[in-house]
Amino acid sequence: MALRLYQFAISHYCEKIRWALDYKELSYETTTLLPGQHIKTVRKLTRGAGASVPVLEHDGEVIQGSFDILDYLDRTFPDKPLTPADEPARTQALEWEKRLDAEAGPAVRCYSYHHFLQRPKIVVPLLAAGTPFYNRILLSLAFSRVNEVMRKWMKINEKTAEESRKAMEGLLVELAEIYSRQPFLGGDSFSRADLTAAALFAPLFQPEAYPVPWPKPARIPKEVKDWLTQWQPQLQVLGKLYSDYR
Ligand SMILES: N[C@@H](CCC(=O)N[C@@H](CS)C(=O)NCC(=O)O)C(=O)O
Repeated sequence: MALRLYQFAISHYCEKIRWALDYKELSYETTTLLPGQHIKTVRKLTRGAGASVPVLEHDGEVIQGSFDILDYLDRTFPDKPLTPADEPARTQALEWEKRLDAEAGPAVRCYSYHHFLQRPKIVVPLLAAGTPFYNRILLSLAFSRVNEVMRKWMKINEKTAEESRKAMEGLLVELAEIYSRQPFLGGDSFSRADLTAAALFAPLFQPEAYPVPWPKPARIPKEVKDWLTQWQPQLQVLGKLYSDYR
């Protein structure tokens, strides 16, 4: 049976899996869901285990969560491995990935949504990307409720956005310092740790391969644009990994 990825186009955790599948040159199909409407589909797939994407379906197996999906892909399709075989590189890569999943993913998401939810014309096309065109209209009409639910659901507010900004800055300094000394986070080849760092920060350097309509620079809120300009050197390090290995 074909590989099928259940995803949101905008989700940077889903970008980890799109990248891994492409990196391994596996052919796959996607089912792109609309945030909110995804819950029913995903709960049915995972038999109530949880509603988050990414979820991968393959040969009767259903795997949820980007870390477990990467494990599954390396186990099932060992060519072009993303998990280092030897220690200490293996532990280093897995620990980095877990930390980035827990810290970078939520921080990038909270900071970005806090600012972009104030701009429905930017955020609606990002949320509805890859789904039928009428979902844009649906989300636009229901936008005040969407804004309210997303903020509540992901605890997004002024205070958490500031905490997220600081968390991103700490990680960007640390990552740029490590990449100035060595090419990869674990061992001497590209691994799932590097993929995770670049995929989870990708919404901040907005690569073309990422399947959403990024806002034109002129439409990005000034506060975010100034922050991106200030952190450009550190983001560029991750942008280079993305363009070299994606
Ligand atoms: N740790 C999970 C995080 C996944 C996650 O947070 N997914 C978000 C999209 S970025 C989601 O599906 N949110 C909707 C929900 O949880 O119902 C992973 O690595 O897959």
